[in-house]
Amino acid sequence: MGDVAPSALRNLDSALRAPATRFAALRREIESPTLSFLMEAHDGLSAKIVEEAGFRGIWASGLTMSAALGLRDSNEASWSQVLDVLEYMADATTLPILVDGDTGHGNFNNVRRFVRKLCERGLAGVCLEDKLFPKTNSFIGDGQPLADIDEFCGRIKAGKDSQLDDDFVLVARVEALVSGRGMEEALRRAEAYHRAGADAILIHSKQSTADEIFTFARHWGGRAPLVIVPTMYYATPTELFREAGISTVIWANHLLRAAIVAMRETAARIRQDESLVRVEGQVASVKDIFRLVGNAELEQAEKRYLPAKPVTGAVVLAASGGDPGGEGAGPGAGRPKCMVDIRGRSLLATLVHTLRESGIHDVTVVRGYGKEAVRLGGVRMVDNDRHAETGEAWSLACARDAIRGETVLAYGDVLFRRYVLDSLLASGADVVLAVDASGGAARQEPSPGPSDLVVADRRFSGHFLDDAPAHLRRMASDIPPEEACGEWMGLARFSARGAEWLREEIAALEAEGLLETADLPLLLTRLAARHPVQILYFTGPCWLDVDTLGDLAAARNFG
Ligand code: SPV
Ligand code: MG
Repeated sequence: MGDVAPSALRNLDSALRAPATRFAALRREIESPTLSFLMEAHDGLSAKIVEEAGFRGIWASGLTMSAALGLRDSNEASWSQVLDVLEYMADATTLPILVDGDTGHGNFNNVRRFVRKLCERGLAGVCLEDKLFPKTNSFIGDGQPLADIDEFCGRIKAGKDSQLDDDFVLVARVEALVSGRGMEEALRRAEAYHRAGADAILIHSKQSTADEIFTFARHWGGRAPLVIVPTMYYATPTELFREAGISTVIWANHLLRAAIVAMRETAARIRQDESLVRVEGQVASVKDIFRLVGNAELEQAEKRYLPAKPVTGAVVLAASGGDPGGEGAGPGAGRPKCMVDIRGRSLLATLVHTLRESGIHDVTVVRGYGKEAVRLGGVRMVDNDRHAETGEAWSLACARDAIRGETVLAYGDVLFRRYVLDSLLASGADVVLAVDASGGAARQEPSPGPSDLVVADRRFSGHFLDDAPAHLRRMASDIPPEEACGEWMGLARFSARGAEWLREEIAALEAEGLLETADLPLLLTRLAARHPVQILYFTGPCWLDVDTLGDLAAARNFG
């Protein structure tokens, strides 16, 4: 070794550490002179947990895969159902998996097909036991019948001849000790199976000490790798397995057994307490589940593959007015109107919550009257310091930088049901207004302030099949009631193009010297003269304009 270059050694080392395939990885574990360990898993999640724990290989246990399906270890699950479970496990990890193939699910012919299908799904090896289909778990009863040696050798040969990868591992499991046939029979069978082409021998025992395993190993003399399952002789120090020259130890069923205890305790506690309080700290977090199943990767993939969603912003006009419920009630008194309390949170917070529920997180609030009191986390505040002598169009102009891309515009003193907003967002129109065709149904008393009344090219018909769009002609507060088609709710949506039109209209008002005094009805009426401004009619108590004490009482019942 002295003349081998260190880099060559490093290459050799990394080649050994990173086998090209899972087949090769399992072969390396089985054939390496050091003791290897395979940890039981029975589904995709437990397979991930085995990998996370640092094991280098998985034992797909027949007992635990069946039990996890609520079935007995008696071939009650068909082989293709087992294959489905195995596929989830293989998909969930990068580890090589040694499959408990029971008896091979029939004769040599079933073994052929089973092995081919395992290889196709990336399962790295199979263990076949020398019993008869349908099998019974080795720890049930005594003296279970064994397969004829020659017939079983035929199954082994058929399996090896059917493997699709040269490194696929076939382990032949000798049940002679378990079924009381003695050491000689065990050795005779092991030898025959080895000659038939088995890559390793699993010598099984149900004694509580490893004595017969060590005797077998001594006589076997390392003619092929030995695999053991110390479920019953669990107290044997692992070091003794090393000394005996065992190749691989299978920890056969302990994750399912651990899960059973944990699930039982948790179920009993929740049943008893009728509460989750005592279990919350004891169970894996939901976040942990997300992490285990790789949600982070999905998020990355969404960024790569989904079309980027344009961000919808909102501008909330909250510059004018005072708390209708404040001292000396009436607009101009007390707190800014948008900060009145609605069931423990401000009107503005309630409005922004509705926006966020509909996916709008980029919110700009224009404040003015009592601006120090207008506070809300996660929104951008813009000030109209001339609120006393300017109108709504001026306030909107203060936020004109925020009118980019799809934009929702809302008065800061309205509440509306989410479906109203969602309907506007779903509309294909460039500009669309929410209009109450029933005349402010949620209002408790006539509004003291002006209503934004709407004249459209079509009235609300109420007819189920009538879905032709209506368009704004005019909006003002002095429209005669018989002429008005409804009241604007103070909620509008602009597409990216509509937002551009809105900015142009603001600029036009500014150029004409009208921006200081214009209100939104004027702005929207002018917009409608140049571009289609669609109207969506709503009826029923789906919104509220908080102008009066009566409105405030209604707002507290809203929702
Ligand atoms: C299994 O885990 O399904 C086994 C090992 O076959 S044993 O239960 O010990 O038979
Ligand atoms: Mg089994």
